Amino acid sequence: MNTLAKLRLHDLAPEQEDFRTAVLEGLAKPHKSLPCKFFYDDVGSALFDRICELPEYYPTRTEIGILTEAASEIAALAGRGGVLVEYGSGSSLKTRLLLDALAPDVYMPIDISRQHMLGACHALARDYPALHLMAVCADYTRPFTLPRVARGGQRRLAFFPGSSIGNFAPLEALRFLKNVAQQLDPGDGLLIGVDLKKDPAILNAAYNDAAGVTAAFNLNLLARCNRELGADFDPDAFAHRAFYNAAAGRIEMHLDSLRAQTVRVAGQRFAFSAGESIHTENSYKYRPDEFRHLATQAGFAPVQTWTDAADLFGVLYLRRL
Ligand code: AVI
Repeated sequence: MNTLAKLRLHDLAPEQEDFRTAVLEGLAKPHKSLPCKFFYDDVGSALFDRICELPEYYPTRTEIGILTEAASEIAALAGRGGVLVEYGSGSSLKTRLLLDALAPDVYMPIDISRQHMLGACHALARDYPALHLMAVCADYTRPFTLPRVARGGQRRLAFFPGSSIGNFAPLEALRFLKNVAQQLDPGDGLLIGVDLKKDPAILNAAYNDAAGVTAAFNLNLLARCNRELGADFDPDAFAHRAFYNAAAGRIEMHLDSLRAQTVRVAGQRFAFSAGESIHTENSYKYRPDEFRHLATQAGFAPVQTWTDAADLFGVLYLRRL
């Protein structure tokens, strides 16, 4: 049987934020900044995959360890069968861990990148021949309605791994969680990975790896401007800087200009003083009780929190009220 017959696409044709517009706006601000979502072109996505394997970058392997240990408890809470909804493309090992534990009738990934998501779905369709796949092309940072599926009843478990929630500012995180709550029905679950507050030395090491992969990931944003916008950034004239800002509870990533310089981007000139930075990413860290409070404000009841032995990372099961 052709397993791909079980794959359907629900295309909401999301508007893609234009890279050029975002770069020109971000560099014109008094404190220059660029949105972190633009890290993930092909080069940046490959660098991010390497980050996840780094000895200093504990989140990925720690979350996989928690999910592996908690899989049967998660299945007991969510129930087997039903619909597994993932915010993101589902190309990771974590998705397969849940597919194995929950044996859902339907897997519903949501991603703004149609091609990337369909590639991941084709691989899953081959490996899980009984699974029905409903790929939703949408911008999950904005409100939208999840399609109803005939199979699997309406019971759903939403999954948002990787502490991607940490790349939203707290108010945006609240807005995102409220959107998810609206998309679910009372009694449905949300399983979410959250990077925890900890010794800043561990956090600083995770974003300043010895092999320089995170630096290359950050600097790729300038190379991307050169490739796609005809900019003339000299990547050697900027340096990666990442540090834990304890007052804000977040890692900040910046690209620091190493000298006074002027850069041309899409025909416009931007002046940098020596030491001036472009703020490229925030990665918020939470205490488990802080995150449970946020989830409660969004309309969820915290049911279970799993952490690793060193309390580096948390996975929370929340029930939509
Ligand atoms: C995708 N996101 C959760 C990562 C993080 O840790 O905030 C992105 C990242 N930036 C640098 N290293 C990893």
